[in-house]
Amino acid sequence: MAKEESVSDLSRRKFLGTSTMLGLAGIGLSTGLSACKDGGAQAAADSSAGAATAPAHGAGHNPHKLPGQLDDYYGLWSGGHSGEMRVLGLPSGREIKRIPVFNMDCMVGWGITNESKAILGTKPDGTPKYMVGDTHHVHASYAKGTYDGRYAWVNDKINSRLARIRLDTFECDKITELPNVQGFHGIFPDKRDPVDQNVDHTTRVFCGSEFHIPHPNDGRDLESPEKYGALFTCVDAETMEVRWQCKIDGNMDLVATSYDGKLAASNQYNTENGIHYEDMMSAERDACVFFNIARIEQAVKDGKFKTVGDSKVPVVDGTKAANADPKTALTAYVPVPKNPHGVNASPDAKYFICAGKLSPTATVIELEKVLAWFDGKLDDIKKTIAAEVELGLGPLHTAFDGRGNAYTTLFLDSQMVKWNVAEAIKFYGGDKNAKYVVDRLDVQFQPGHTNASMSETREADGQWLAVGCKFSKDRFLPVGPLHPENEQLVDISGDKMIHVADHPVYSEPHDFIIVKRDKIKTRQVYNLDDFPLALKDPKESRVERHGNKVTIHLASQAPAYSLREFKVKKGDEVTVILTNLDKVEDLTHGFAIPKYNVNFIVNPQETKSVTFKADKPGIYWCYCTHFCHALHLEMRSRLIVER
Ligand code: K7E
Ligand code: CUA
Ligand code: CA
Repeated sequence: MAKEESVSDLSRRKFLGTSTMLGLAGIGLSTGLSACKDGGAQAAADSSAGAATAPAHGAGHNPHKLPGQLDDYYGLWSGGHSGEMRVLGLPSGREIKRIPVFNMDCMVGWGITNESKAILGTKPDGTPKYMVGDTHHVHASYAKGTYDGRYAWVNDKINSRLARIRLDTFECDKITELPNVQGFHGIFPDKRDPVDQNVDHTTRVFCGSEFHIPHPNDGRDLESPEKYGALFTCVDAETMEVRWQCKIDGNMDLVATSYDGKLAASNQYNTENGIHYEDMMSAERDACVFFNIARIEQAVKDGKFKTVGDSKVPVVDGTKAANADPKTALTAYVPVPKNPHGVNASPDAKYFICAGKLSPTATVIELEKVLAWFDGKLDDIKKTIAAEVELGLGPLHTAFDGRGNAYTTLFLDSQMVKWNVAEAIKFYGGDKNAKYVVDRLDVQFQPGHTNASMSETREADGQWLAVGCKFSKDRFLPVGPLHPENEQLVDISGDKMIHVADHPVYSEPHDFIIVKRDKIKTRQVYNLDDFPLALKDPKESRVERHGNKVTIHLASQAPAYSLREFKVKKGDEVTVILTNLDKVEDLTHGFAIPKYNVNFIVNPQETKSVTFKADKPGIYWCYCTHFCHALHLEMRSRLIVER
C-alpha cells in the first residue's frame, strides 16, 4: 500500500499543472476518491484539449490511474456475441483480462486443450459441441448480502448454457446446458438459501428463457401454441447441475433475486403466449413473475411435476391459471406495462424495479407485499405496486447508489435518469409536489445496461456508474464500418451525475458488475497437485506408446522443454501433456505445433494436454508462443512424424 500512497501523493501535486496535457476534459482538478471538489468553471477552462462533450456538472472524481497504480474495482463485463467475459479495472477502464468461455481462444488454447473441451462438451469426433456463444449477464456469488469472491456466472443466449467462472483464477470451470429452453437470457444467483435460512450464501442460480419452443422440441408440434412453453430453470451453484424447471406463461426477460433468498423475479412479455411476432404484443400489460422458491422445491419433493422429452429434470407448473390461489401458488404475476425489460433489486432489500422499455415508466414492486400476497394477506396482487412513474423513453436497466436513488438507462432518449425511489412512491401515492427525478445526463449513445459500484449488494457505495452505450458513432477514431461500443464512466458521488470518461469496447457487452477489489482474492500460481496428469519431475519426461496411441509427458522450465525432440509415426493418435514446472508468478509458457492446429498456454505449475492425429509426416518445431525468457525464441522441441 505504501507504494500506492506515494504515487497518489505525487499525482496530487502533478495534476494541478498537467491537467490539460492529459487531455481528460475537466477532470484534472481533483484526484482520488477523497479529493472531490466543485471545479466546474475551472474545469471548463482547462478542458480545451479534451473530448467534444465536456462534463456537464463540474469536475468529478478523477478516474485516471498513474503508472503502477492499481484500480479500486474489478469490472466483470459480458462480451456479448464474442462469447467471452472480460475484466476491466475501474475507474480507469483498463482491460486486464479476457476470459474465453463459449468462444474459441487460440492464445489460451480454449477449445483446443482436452481440459477446456471437457468443460465445453464435445461431439463424438472430439471437436467442441458448439463454437459460438452470446454472453449477456454476469453476476457473482454472494455471502451476507454482498460479493464473496467465489464465482461469477454468465449466460449463453444462443445455445442456452450457463458458465461458471472461478474468481480465484478468473477461468471458466464449468458449463451447463439447460434442457428444453431457447433464448436463455436473464440469470441471477440467489443471495442466500431460500429453504435453509441458516445458509447465508449463494446456493442456486436462476435462469430465465426468452423464446417459446414446443415441448419436446423434436419437430412434432410446430404450429400449436398450446404445446409451446418457456421454462424458468434452477441450477445448483456448486455442482452446476439443473435442479428443477418451472413452466410459466409468456417469455422471460431479466431475472433478479431478493436479499432474503425467498423470491426470484423475472420480467415477462408475450403474456399472450403468441408464437408469431404479431401475436406477442396485443395485451396492454405483461407481468413481473415472482417465484416462491421454497414452495417450488417442496412441490418437486412431493412429486408434483412432469418431465419434458428425454430430460429427467422435474418441471413444475408455474402458469398463471394453475396458481390463482395465493396460499398454494408457486408463482405470482404482478401486472406491469407491456414488454418490460430489466428487473433489479434495490440494495435496501425492499423493492424490485421493472423498467418499462415500451412504456416510459418504471414500476416499483414492494417485496414485503409480494410475500404478504403469498401468505394470503393481500387481496389484490396489484397492491404490491408501490409506484409506477414516468422516467423517459425506453427505460431498460436500473442501478443504485445505496442512498435511495436509482439510475435508469433511457435507450431512446440516450440519457441516464437519476431518480429517488422514496419520492417516486410519494408522487405515485398522490403527492404531486414530490420531485422524484433528481438529475438527467445525456450519454453517447443509446444506453442498454448500466451498473454502479457494488450496486447489486447491500454495500452499494454510490461512487461510480458505468453506462453501456450501444452506439459510439463518432466518439473514437474511425476503424471502418464496425464501431466499438462506448462504456461511459459517470461519477455519482454527488447530487449531479458527472460524466468523466469514454472507453471503446469490442462488441458487444451487455451487463456487467463493479466489485470492490478487496472482495476478490486470486491465486497467482497453480498447485501442481490439482492436476492428476502433472509431470512432477522433469526426469520423468517420456514418450509412451500403447498401440497407435502415443502420450508425450513433457515439462516446460524457462527457457526449455524437457524433451528436445519426440518421435511418432504417421497415423498415431498423439497426446501431449505439458506441465509448467516454473514456480515464479507471471512465468507462463506457450506450446504451438505448426500445421496441427495446436496452441495453448500453461501458467506456473499448471498442466494441460492436447490430442491430435499425426497425419502429416515431417519435422514440426513445437515452440513457445508466450514470451517467457531472454531465450524464449529458442524454446522449442522437434516433433518428428515418421512416414
Ligand atoms: Cu438489456 Cu441481454 Cu441485459 Cu442487452 S439485455 S442491454
Ligand atoms: Cu517459454 Cu516462451
Ligand atoms: Ca453498436
